[in-house]
Amino acid sequence: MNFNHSAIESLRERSIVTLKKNWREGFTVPSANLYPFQWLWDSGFVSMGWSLIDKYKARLELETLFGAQWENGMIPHIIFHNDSPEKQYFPDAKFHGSEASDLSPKHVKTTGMTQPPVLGFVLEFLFENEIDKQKYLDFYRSAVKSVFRFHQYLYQNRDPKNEGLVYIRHNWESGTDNCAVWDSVWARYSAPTYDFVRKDTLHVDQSQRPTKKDYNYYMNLIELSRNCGYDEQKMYEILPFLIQDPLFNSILAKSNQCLSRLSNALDLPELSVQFDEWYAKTAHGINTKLFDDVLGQYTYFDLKNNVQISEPTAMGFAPLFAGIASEERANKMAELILSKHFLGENLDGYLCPSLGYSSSAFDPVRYWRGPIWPHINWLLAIGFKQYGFLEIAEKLRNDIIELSVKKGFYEYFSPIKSEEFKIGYGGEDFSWTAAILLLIME
Ligand code: 2M8
Repeated sequence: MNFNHSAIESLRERSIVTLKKNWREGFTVPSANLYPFQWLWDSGFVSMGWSLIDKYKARLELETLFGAQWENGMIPHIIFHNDSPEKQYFPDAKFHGSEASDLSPKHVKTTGMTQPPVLGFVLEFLFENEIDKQKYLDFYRSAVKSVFRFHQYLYQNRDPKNEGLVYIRHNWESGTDNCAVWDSVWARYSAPTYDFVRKDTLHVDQSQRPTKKDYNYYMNLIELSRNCGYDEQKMYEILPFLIQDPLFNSILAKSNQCLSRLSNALDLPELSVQFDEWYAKTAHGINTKLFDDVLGQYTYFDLKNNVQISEPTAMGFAPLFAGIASEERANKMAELILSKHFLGENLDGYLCPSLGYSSSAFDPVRYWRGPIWPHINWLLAIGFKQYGFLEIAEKLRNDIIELSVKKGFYEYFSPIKSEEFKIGYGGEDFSWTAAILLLIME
């Protein structure tokens, strides 16, 4: 599909309208009805989008996020800025019960978990796009220090074997909620059946969301964590879900690398040294522990059960984004993404399905089990481009533009090109879809 100047212009306009519509007082909701609060990694991507059209809002978005940082340095995954939309979303602030920990903020409720640490590369992007850098040095110095505390929290509390790989302790921390990789974790135990009313399925058809059974596991992990008072050591000892995730760790590595450069630019050399050390350590951990030679990409490690879990996923390409894969591994991954595992039997699909077609759990419309996600395409495009795979990068970028033009600003899209899947899926007028379009049309 060719995109002429006026098509690109109208897409840009629509992106701006979408971001403005989803702006609240000091932050952006991912989607007005489905997700009415502030989410960590959504805010990161959205802030980069804002920085191209309204730099004040870009900074404020992050400032609001830092305002909810826990005393131990953790930046929480959801910040429940107000009570009323709780009727729209479950599990609500009460169920998460952040007040169970003395370390949580007193002025606002949050969840007791985090999300992929995107803020490092986000801050560097914002800083590079500032017109008057001198004017905002204080903001950036303070922001870098906040993210430094966040990464320090991750390395001190989530890397028990000192491998440079931090673990996630809830599937929502991955950002890829119902990823098929967790199925093997759930298969090892049964979660209690909770009596609750889901709100997500009021807004989006059940067939595009995680199952009710899955939700019991999600709730159970929250309940167990809350009962530990969100004490990291206690959670480490009892939680059945401790995963070293290639996307989370690659994002952490990339952020460290960006923050090292940014700290130097801000005259904070001692922080830069630490960010460099963390980058090297995590790159080493990812390369020594997470690559699966048979699959031809990076994969997951279940720390609780001491076993590697291999599924073909979009997330398994993420180490390219952080520049930590060797040329040889990058070649293998380029071969894999262009194979029937990711393009489908006729090699004619859109890239990049969150789960490969060859997985038995593949489902083109069910959330993180097959659909394409705009922000994942954005980071994979950067990754493949860095290694010289320009055509793959172009396709990742163009497919998102084509899907948004044809189907709208949806949360996710089916990778299969056919009449059967002619609509977009999940939430509509989605903030990071708008932000990513602004970034890739730059
Ligand atoms: C989705 O996750 C939330 C829970 O965090 C949900 O389904 O209720 C995920 O796609 C996550 O990555 C994203 O940050 C969030 C808001 O867009 O929605």
